[in-house]
Amino acid sequence: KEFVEYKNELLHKNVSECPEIPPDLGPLDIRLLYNTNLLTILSQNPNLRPGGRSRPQYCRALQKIAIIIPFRNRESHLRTWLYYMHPFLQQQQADYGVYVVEQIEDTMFNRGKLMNVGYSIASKDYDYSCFIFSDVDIIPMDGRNLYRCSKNPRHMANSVDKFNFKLPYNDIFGGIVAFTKEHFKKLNGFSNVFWGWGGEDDELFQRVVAVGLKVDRPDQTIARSKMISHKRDSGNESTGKSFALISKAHKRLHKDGLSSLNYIISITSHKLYTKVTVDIGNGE
Ligand code: BGN
Repeated sequence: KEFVEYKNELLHKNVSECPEIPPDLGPLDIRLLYNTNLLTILSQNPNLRPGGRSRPQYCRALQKIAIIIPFRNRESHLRTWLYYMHPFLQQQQADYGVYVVEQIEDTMFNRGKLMNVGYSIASKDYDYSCFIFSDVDIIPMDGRNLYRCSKNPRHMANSVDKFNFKLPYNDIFGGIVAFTKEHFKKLNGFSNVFWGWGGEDDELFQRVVAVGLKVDRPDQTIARSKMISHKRDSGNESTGKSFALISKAHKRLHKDGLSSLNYIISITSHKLYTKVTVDIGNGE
């Protein structure tokens, strides 16, 4: 078996590069009420490899993409995400893996820290060059919205139905962002100190600016996306501390982030994704 895998790897190195723009992409019919189960999704994605991995068969992808999803108590959203996104990513000829990072119960949610954990676990798994940090409840409505990294850090949730397909404010950097490995390391990842709802993404934007990078955004027509509507999760209330934290973002840049990450995890390889279950503490 190992020999077969080794041979496949060698053969794959010799196939030609995939085109920059994959063929046959266009608008998609996304209906979020769709209720599906994992077996159906599996049967519709026969070519997935364990851990929710895939890569194009007949060409070599230009980027290796890890999708990191922070998660708690959103099973039905995750099913919807997997149902739409596996076919979407394969149609885009992506070489990718899906990492669902679940925070265990009883502590305030910490989206930024979960993203950092996802980054660090995915980096150990495969030679990913691009990291897409995505909420579980946003589904793109057009196949031409390429889930890829670009020259600059990229804010990809710039056209969400919840905000009438507009930016609610200019510097918004929430929902979905894409970073090359080099850029994410340069800004030391997300801050780990945002517990509860709001602000960790605004702080990330400040980090991008502080290290001298610019933000790209996709075309707003092509980037149209649907957000699954839901009530605010319990354990993810706003603490009211975000504003004060963000105003000192530059002071913490080098000491708070990937460089100060501590956690206890277990990793399980599911067929549709890699599940990272993590105890990240409670901020005390
Ligand atoms: C903002 C939140 C963002 C969130 C967007 C969109 C804060 C910081 C307050 C100082 N920012 O208000 O985190 O992505 O709304 O929902 O809460």
